[in-house]
Amino acid sequence: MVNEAKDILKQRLSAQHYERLIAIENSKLLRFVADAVELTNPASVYVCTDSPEDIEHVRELAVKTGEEIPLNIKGHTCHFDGYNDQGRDTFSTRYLLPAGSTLGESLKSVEKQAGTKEVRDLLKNSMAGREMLVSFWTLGPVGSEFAIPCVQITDSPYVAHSESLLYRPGYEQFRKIAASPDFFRFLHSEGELENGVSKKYQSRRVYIDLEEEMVYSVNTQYGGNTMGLKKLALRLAIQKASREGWLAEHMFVMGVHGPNDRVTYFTGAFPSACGKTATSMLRGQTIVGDDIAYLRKKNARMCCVNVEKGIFGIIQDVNSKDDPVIYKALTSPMEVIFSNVLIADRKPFWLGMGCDLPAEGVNFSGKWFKGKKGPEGNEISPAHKNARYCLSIPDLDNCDPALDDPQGVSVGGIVYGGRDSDTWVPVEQAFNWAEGIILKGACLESETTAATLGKQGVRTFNVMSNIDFVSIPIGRYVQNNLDFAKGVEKPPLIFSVNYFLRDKNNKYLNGMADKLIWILWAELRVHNEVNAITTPTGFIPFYDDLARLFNQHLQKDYTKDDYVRQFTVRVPENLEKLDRVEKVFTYQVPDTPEIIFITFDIARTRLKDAAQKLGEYISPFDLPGKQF
Ligand code: SPV
Ligand code: MN
Repeated sequence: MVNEAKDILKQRLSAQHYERLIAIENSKLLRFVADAVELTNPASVYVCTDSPEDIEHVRELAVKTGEEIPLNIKGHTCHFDGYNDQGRDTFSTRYLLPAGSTLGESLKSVEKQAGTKEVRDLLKNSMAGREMLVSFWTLGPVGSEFAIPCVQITDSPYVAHSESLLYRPGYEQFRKIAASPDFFRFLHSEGELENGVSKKYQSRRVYIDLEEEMVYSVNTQYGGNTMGLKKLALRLAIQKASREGWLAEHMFVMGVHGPNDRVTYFTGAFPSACGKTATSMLRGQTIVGDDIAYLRKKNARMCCVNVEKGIFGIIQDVNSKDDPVIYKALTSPMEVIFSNVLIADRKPFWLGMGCDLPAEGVNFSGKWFKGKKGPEGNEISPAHKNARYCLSIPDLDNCDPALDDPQGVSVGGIVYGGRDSDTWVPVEQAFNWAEGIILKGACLESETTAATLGKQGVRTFNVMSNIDFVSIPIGRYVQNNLDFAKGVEKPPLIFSVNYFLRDKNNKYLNGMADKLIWILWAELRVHNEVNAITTPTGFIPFYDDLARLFNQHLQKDYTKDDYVRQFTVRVPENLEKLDRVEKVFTYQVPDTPEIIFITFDIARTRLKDAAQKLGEYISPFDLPGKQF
């Protein structure tokens, strides 16, 4: 078998690129590449090592093929995805499962044999006339216990270029693992192109083979569907983690800077487009990662790493006032790939950037002018709501020094937050680990956003903000999280945050900058430096502590009125939320651990008892010190 693969590769690759593959001495890898070459039939194959010359080749190819357009600032380029290819396609992303097996109703799958045939048929000759790029990356710090080597095959230099900004190099790592079969494989082709974008988007498929730890992706270009190491690898990693006793989470990792230069590391899980990157980039703090974390237990501590080393972030609302670090990066000479923004005069423009946008230019719909209508008759926005930027974290001023620490960082606190207009208070600490996992993480709901294709603003269940990526039965996934504190000396404190609370007139109850205060308060809680009020749903801040933090860090007077409006315990909404989430677990998660239902009952009783004594809407001033 391996000799057959070698023969194919020898015929199809130049001697130089053949040697690069052979040097790894891994038969599974050789078979994978040979099969992909035979199937997709590229005009040439370029095997990338970790050398700067190879990354330069990819960069140049992206410009030469027109997949990226150079902009007016050195290092900046722009890429466009097709009009109908602007977000993750959760409908066509499916697990390939053997006949008769299921991961539970809510995880979409397709019968493995039929699905594999379907996607391979779509990949047949899909790279004809184009160059195949084979590149190697590592998830997690290179050589660490967390690290997973990955190989990405793609005919999109934009995808390979983005990965060079987002992931640590892997070619030398592959040479070290030699014959080991333990790596992830990704095969992507953008398929036939029309005006530079995938023409057959209706045959877009992202099929995940959990047994083989490999993913096929075809007829799409959008990063979340194509960059294997991002959400495709997360799905593989969740299953691997469940097998091996660690966690793979949709989480940022950041250093929160407390008093006296103390740094406490936090992770935070938020559904896409709900403030995850903005939190990890908060002023005065340092970023380890903004999207995906692996957590392991080491010496009775919970440690975590950023799987990535770059950011593929939403650009909407990035401006010099709210996101000064990112804004500076996006306006300075360094390597940045913009996607689906508006281009005019070789400059990128996006929604919420803090200036007027030009009336014409080029965007994801082609030539654009104000008032241009889309096929559905709606006005086309100048830049897409899910337009993004891609850059490397070490290029940022606020890069945390522990980014590449092979030991990871020790986690002090975890925050869970969704898009919630009427229920949760802005910040609240769970009573303990199990309640945090169940009543905060597993109860996360969010209104859908432009990060995924489909209708926006629909409130949906989103366990740990990971619902799109969970690749094991959901009950088991929650149980793994519950069990993860076992043997940990001081489990991280768990918090919920809510940046999206609104009043009756639909007006946000908080400013964009307030999230800094919630995280600084949480940091003080980790070190027992502030007291808290016990409410039926968890511990919330005292007014005086918040007033001091607002004054000190935002130079803002925080009024008692604001505090009451924001931190009132909303009993009916909390009860409704428990009912909604319980329904999901009852009807859609057959393996729900009993502890979840027990905890829901306890939470419900606490809320009802409190309402009986204090009313349905309880001001925090009525609560100090009270225990329920
Ligand atoms: C998300 O949607 O959660 C992202 C971007 O982080 S994507 O690469 O599309 O997954
Ligand atoms: Mn994400």
